[in-house]
Amino acid sequence: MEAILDPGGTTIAAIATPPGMGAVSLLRVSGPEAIAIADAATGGKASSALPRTACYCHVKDADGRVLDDGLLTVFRGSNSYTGEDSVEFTGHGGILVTREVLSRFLACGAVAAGPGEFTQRAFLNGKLDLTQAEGVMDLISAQTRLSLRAAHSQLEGTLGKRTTAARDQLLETLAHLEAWIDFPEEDIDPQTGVLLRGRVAAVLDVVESLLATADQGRVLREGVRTVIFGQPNVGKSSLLNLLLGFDRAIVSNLAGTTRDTIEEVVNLHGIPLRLIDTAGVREAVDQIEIEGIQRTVRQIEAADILLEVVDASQPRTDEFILPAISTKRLLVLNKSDLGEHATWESTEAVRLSCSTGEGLGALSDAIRAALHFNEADWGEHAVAINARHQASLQVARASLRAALTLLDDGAADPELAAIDLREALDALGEIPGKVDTEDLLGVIFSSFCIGK
Ligand SMILES: Nc1nc2c(ncn2[C@@H]2O[C@H](COP(=O)(O)OP(=O)(O)OP(=O)(O)O)[C@@H](O)[C@H]2O)c(=O)[nH]1
Ligand SMILES: [Mg+2]
Repeated sequence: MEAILDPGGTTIAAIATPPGMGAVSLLRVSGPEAIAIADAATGGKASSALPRTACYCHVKDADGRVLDDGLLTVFRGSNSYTGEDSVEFTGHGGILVTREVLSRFLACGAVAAGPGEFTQRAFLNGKLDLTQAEGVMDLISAQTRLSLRAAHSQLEGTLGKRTTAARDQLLETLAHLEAWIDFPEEDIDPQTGVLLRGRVAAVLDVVESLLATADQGRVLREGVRTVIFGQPNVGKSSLLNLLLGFDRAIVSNLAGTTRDTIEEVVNLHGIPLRLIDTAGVREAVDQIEIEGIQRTVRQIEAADILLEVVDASQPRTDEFILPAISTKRLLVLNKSDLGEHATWESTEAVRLSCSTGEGLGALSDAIRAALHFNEADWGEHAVAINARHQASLQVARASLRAALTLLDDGAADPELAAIDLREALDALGEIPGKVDTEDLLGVIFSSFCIGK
């Protein structure tokens, strides 16, 4: 559903808790009529309630029959999540009762909220910047402790503050440059050019350092694409099951058991790993296996890290399956419980037995080391940019580099450098949402849940 871009007009309502049965459910209402609508549904309880203090009430239908009882909390004006009058009702968490309560609020004048509409209103009312709004979504979907910490940092505004500071610095620089262009005779200080250049370079440094976090940001949100591949029957599916801690994939002593790719996320000491078990690569015997092997090849191409599994009890063949590729690759000598064939003796690899679990700790250390993923790097104020931030930062970087080249060229028209700086300014402004970003808002908030 398209989220509404005009806050203030309507009063929206939604159930903020997940659908299903639970101890409680939360109904959220926000907008100019929130208190009046809650009054109509609760027999006047909302307007007499102390702000931000829960009070007991009944929600009644049009004939005065009780639909549910629970706690009502009123937030007035800017003292709310959305920055406008809001009411929350915490009632019983049954599927039908929750639906009836929502219907009652809708009948009293509220309209059903679209995905992310509460957070969108918070943004439009200046309670959050765009990076913080995205942080809300990251926090809800975080699957590991590190993802959660990065989301918290974003929600606190770390990224928004850093980009806003860089943008402010650029704005000041642009103002100087424009003054210099307009009144060249007033300020002929040869230092001016050097000073401006230094400031632009400093902003470029900030942009570069934020861009350097892009990979970590993607990994924290989506997981490290970890593709398990190798010849048939070497224990790939056994490795998936071992890392997952339960029997997800079928394991058998028949070669060619796994036909399709199987994807599951595991938490490896805070790092989300998106594990992908694949069909063993060999001369395929039938059409389904050919398709399975083609899928394996596609997964290998998109991998962040490859776990190449071999059977340690069999002689080493020097024809490893893959040609040299740049993706990080770890060799796993599985079935080490069966004894290692002498030909593997000097091979650098992780020795593992999926049957006994021996070597799992070493494999987990090797994966962490290969990813250069050190928890200590993730301080309290870590920044993990997303694809949207990355795209804006790339535009800013290109414009800042172009401006620097022009500033270095004594013969170039400084007006051209000013155009580049303005472009960089807009690109940086898009990150916290400081420029007109209407199209963007629809895209960002439509990925939220209803009620958030
Ligand atoms: N002794 C021993 N057997 C293992 C070990 N790991 C897997 N196996 C056995 O090896 C056989 C093949 O295991 P799978 O996990 O199905 O192998 P796979 O690589 O997924 O095979 P395909 O899906 O056919 O490509 C099964 O009989 C497993 O029980 C191990 O560490 N030690
Ligand atoms: Mg398998």
